[in-house]
Amino acid sequence: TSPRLQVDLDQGTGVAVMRLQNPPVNSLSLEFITDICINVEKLEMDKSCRGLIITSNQPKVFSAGLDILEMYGKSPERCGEFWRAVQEMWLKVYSSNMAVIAAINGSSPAGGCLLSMTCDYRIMADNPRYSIGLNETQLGIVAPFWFKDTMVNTVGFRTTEVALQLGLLYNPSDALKIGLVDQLVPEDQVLATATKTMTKWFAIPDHARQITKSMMRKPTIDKMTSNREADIKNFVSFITKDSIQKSLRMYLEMLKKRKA
Ligand code: CO8
Repeated sequence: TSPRLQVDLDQGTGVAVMRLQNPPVNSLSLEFITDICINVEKLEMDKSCRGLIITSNQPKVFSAGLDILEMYGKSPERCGEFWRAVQEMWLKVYSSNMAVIAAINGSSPAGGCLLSMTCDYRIMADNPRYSIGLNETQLGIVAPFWFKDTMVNTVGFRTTEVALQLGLLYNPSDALKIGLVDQLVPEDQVLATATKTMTKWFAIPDHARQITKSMMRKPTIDKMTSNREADIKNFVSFITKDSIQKSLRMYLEMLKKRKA
C-alpha cells in the first residue's frame, strides 16, 4: 500500500474503491502514477474483484492532472520515464477487465479528465465550481493523439475538435450535455451512486461485457501501443523545448498569482 492511495476491496460485493490522496490536488507525479498502476494491476489479478471505483480523498479536486513540475526543468531521461508511466496508467485503466467507474467529486482538468475518460462510466458532483476537460492548449502544450482519441471515443469528433483547440473546461452541467460525464448527483452522493451503479454493470456476465469493451477499445489501444516509443520521443523533444518550458513557467506563475 501507499500513503497516496487508499484502496478498499469489499470481498462480498467484488467492488474496490481507490481513493486518490496526493495532497494538495492529486497532481499525477511519476511516483503517484506508479502507485496507481501497481494497485490497478493488483486488483486486476484478484479474481474476487470485478469492479473499481476511482475517487478523490482531497477536497474540491478529483485530480489536477499531470504534475506540471514533472514536465518543467527535468532531464530528457526523466521526462521519458514520466511519459512511459502516463502511457502505462492509461493502458491499464482503459483496457481493464474490471468495470471502472469514476466518482468525480471535484475538478478534473487535463490528465484528471483523461483518467476519468478511461473509466467506463462517469458520475460527477453537481457543484458548478468544478470543471472538467482537456485544457492543454491553455498551457501552450498539446494533448497527444491518444488523449484526443479517448475524447473522440467519449464525446465524438466535432465536440473534441472545438474542445481541444480552445482547451475548454466544462462545468458539470455542460459536461453532462456533451456526454463528457454520464450523470450528475449532489456532492455527498457521488460515491454512493457509483456503488449503486456498479450493480447494473455486475448484472451483465463478465465475459460478455469484457469482450464487448475490448471490441470497442482495442483499435485505440493497439494504435497507442504500436506508436508508444515514437510518442515518448515526441513528448520528450516537445516538452524540453525552450519555448514550451517558458509557457509552462508562465502557467505555473499564473496558478500562484491567481491564489494570492
Ligand atoms: N501540477 C503541479 N502543481 C499543481 C498542479 C499541477 N497540475 N495543479 C495545481 N498545482 C499546485 C498549485 O500551483 C498550488 O501550489 P502552491 O500551493 O505551491 O501555490 C497547489 O497545487 C494548490 O493549487 P490551487 O491553489 O490552484 O488549488 P485550488 O483548489 O484553488 O484549484 C485546481 C485546484 C482547479 C486543480 C487548480 O489547481 C488548477 O487549475 N490546476 C491546474 C490544472 C492544470 O491545468 N493541469 C494541467 C496539467 S497538464 C496535463 O495534465 C496533461 C499534459 C499533457 C502533455 C502533453 C505534452 C505534449
